[in-house]
Amino acid sequence: MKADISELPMSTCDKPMPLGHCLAQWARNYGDRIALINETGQCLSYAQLHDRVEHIASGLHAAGLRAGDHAMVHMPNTFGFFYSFFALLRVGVIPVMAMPNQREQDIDALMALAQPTAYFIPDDVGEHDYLTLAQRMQARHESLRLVVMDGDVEHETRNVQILTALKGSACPWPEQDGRDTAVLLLSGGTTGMPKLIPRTHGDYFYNFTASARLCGFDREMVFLAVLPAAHNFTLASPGVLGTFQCGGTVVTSVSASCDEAMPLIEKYKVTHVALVPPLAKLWVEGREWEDSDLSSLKLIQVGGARLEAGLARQLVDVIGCKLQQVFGMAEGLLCYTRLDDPLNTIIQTQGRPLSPKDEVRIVDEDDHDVPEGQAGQLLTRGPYTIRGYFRAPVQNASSFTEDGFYRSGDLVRRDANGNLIVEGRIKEQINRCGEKISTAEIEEAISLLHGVHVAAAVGVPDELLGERICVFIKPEGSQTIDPLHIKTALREGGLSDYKVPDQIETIFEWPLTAAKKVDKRRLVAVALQRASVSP
Ligand code: J2J
Repeated sequence: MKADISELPMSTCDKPMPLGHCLAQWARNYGDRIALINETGQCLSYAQLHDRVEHIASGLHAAGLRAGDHAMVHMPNTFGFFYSFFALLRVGVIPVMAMPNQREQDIDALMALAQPTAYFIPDDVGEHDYLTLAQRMQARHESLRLVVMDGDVEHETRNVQILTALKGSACPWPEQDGRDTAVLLLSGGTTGMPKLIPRTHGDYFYNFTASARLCGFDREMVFLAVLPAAHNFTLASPGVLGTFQCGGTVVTSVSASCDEAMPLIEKYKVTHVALVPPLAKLWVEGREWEDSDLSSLKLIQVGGARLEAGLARQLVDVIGCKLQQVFGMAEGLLCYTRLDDPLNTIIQTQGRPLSPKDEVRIVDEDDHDVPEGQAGQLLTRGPYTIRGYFRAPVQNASSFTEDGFYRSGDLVRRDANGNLIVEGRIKEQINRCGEKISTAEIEEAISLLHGVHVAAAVGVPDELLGERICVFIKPEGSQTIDPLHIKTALREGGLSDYKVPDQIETIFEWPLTAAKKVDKRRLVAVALQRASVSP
């Protein structure tokens, strides 16, 4: 079932269009204005970006990609990311947005689900060899006919095409309507299986356009993309797409480190940036960049994980620009504090829904609405919220109510002004630096390792990460588990680095709840206690 996007409150200059048409429209509207700047100072105007993308789209069409195909984009924040993303949309191919820090296990599982025709990779980044991974994926996934690399022509082989060298005659315009899937986003895991979120042209266009209006984006703005552009927050809330819609400039940074970000802010007079709380914390606590001139900043958005009120206040005091909290989910619903909200609302709450048509229910364990002001699970339905995951009937039965509300798994309450406050979550997930990790997935990966009898993963409050991954392992014998050995084995097995546990503890006896289940709350307490006494 598709979400209803008709009659959304849009201004006349934001007439909805399929995403593959947006870039041409922006090039018409904003021509020579700068669309993109990368960290080495290279610039692209809207017209230049559009030109390159048309070339690449023709090349992809000539290489056999067709509207409706899937293609996985696995790229950091480079020009290549934007070329690939827009060229795919232009052909009508559906991009599957992998995160740059995902590794073999994740990519393999996503490919099995999405069956992409093409895989877009960067040249070597850091220590990771994407080409070898791509070759392994080609050997395993029959659907994968084309690997496109954003790199030097010398890497070109029969199986690997180079992004900027793609050529072809003009690419036909695909036939699409607002209800067709435009992009497949990654869902934060709650099970051992990956899930993909089908966002439509209509709902996604609304997502970034209405968000851009709400957040006061305009053509003078400069948005710094430090978090991965493949993530819904950076991509479309309002993010880079919202910036382009208004004719602003996006500065891209492959790394999120302050050493890179601060000089970029100063040099390009960045006005807007989106951060997760652990990164925001580094921004306010870092003394080394006290000398950087951040006076161009007008708005810092923070979302993806709980922002402590103390840190929120510090951000306002230290950076001295406006703050906005964003409570969003790739499944749809976006809540924002408003720019003109009282400071207390901005500091204490996670804002209210973007659309007047967003429906929010706060319910108890039996799906009954809780009394106003009390905490319960957030259920939501609305014009840009999905009604089901991609090819996941079993998961959909538990993630959505019969009348189409998405069960967010978040525990929230609503204040008298309709602002939501996120109190916690009931889903079995760890939020590490804003990245969502399923405890079931970690437990499964570890239980397959030699010497492990059973494992239980919990998220433990952490100064630096927000939450760290702690795994308790009951060994098969009486030997204590060697954490280093476990970490190495997980990495060698292709587990993405950010999912490798930060803390590993041996346990011989599980604390149990009254219902005789492993008591994860007590495990969190044990994890904190053991960390505090360990050298
Ligand atoms: C507490 N928890 C939050 C917040 C998200 C904008 C911003 C964030 C995301 C995102 C996004 C939170 N306080 N401010 O897609 O467009 C947790 C909740 C939520 C889950 C969704 C966007 N903001 N969360 O984080 O799909 O648990 O989207 O259900 O990655 O992150 O994760 P994700």
